[in-house]
Amino acid sequence: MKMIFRWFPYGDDSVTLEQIKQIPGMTGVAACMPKIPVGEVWGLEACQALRDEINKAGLEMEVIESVNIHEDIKKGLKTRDKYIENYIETIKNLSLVGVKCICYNFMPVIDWARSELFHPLSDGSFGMAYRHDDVVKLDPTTIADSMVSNSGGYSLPGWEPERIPQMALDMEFYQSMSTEEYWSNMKYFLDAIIPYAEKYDVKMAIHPDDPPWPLFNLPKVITNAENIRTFLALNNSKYNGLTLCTGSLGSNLDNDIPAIMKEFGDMGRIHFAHIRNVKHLSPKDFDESAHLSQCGDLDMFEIVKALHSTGFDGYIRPDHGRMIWGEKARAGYGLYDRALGANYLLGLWEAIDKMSKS
Ligand SMILES: [Mn+2]
Repeated sequence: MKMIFRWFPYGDDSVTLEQIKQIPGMTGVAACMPKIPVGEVWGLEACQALRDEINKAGLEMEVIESVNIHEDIKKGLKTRDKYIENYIETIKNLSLVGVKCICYNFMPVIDWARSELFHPLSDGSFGMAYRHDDVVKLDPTTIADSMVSNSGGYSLPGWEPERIPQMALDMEFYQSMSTEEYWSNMKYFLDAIIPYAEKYDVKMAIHPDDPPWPLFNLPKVITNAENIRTFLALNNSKYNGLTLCTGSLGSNLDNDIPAIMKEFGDMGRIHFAHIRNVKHLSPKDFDESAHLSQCGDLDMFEIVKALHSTGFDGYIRPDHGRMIWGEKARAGYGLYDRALGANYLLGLWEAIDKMSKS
């Protein structure tokens, strides 16, 4: 198991590689290239430069989060083949600089959604929050505008301003698409890229939909164990795997996260785990809490134990943290609370690992 930290390059992050290196137990970062438009090839030189910058700080770049999927692929348009070719080229270039795992999602139009990015919590900290009624009463472009304008000046992955004008048109497009058609567009993509993921030894790891329930009548598919089984069966290669995000799946209280960890970990299909906690106010309203079990609704000990029991040798990162100690950072991605989360998870891992051997 390797503990890593999400990091945004090109000065788009308040957290530095040097700070990340000083977090005990940290081996690398999950990096990205936000400047490259979705669908374009990530050039080899740019990949090398980013890898070199990260290596120079004493960290690895074995995970990319994310290489986003062009909307034409999700829509199943004829133009998708060109974007799939580009995606394969990107997988190849990333493999050449040592990348072992690519996280991505297959959510239509809207990436993750929250009603507040800096919601005040009772202990004086601030965290991301989701209130279902607040989200559904807005139209998606209003949500997009409000998320972008409240992001503190940092880019929001998935909510790039250039995507917003197209959003209304895309929303319309999906209203007539069945879930079956959406699954088949996903299969088309997987069957095209997975042979190359195998060839270049890069594990593909899909992130669950966040939140894991339908919004605005858009297809949502990676939401629970049953749908994940369907997804994995679309292409049975081990290279077709998961980023198991406990916070995203755990937003639905019906999801048994330790059982999900165990089932798909035993299949060797979890390549990357995002581990964080959520605190519900009602089944569809929640705050993102500190990582500790006692701070939220998820039992982190049972989750880490389940993952450990599968012989997991992939990557783990703490997921969103709160803003604590007066920190001003990109929403969910400050230094302090995530560093606490990482070391809490490493502590659980060490205890579980040693007890399993004694
Ligand atoms: Mn996540």
